[in-house]
Amino acid sequence: MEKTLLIIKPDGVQRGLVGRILARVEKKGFKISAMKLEKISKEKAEVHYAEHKGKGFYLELLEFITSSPCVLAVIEGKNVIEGLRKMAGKTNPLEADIGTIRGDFAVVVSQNIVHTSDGIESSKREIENFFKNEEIQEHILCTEQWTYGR
Ligand code: IDP
Ligand code: MG
Repeated sequence: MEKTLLIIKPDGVQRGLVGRILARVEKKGFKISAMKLEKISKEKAEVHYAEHKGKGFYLELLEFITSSPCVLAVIEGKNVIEGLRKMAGKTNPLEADIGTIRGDFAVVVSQNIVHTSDGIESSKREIENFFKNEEIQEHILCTEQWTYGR
């Protein structure tokens, strides 16, 4: 099934929001297939945010994402890439709907709590940057037939 990379950024961890964010993911019916707490290295951050190199906020973004541990998770589910992007809300918390993670928990764009992959290609690349294959569990939840039907 489709997989995406969820990062609970340093602000989400420091503000004690890990449990509430993961609860939303689980309540939706998505599956946690891998998860760890990691202080992201500068090298991995550069790979992860390569598309933003040269932009005005790039150096601030690298400094922020490497400043303190993040929760990294592979989340699996039907249409999970689009589904989790919707749950995260728009990049700028001011524009994110109330009810989304950023709309409910964040105020400014530089501290917007979560990252989620934006497409199939980026999700593969981002997951590979942070997880070895053997760290990702192929498992079936006993609730899946009730989430997806038979
Ligand atoms: P996304 O996280 O919603 O995919 P991107 O455009 O890929 O948004 O930007 C990556 C991250 O860079 C954002 O989540 C946000 O934390 C940060 N960012 C984006 N635009 C700005 C900005 O204008 N100022 C400061 N930080 C920004
Ligand atoms: Mg992005």
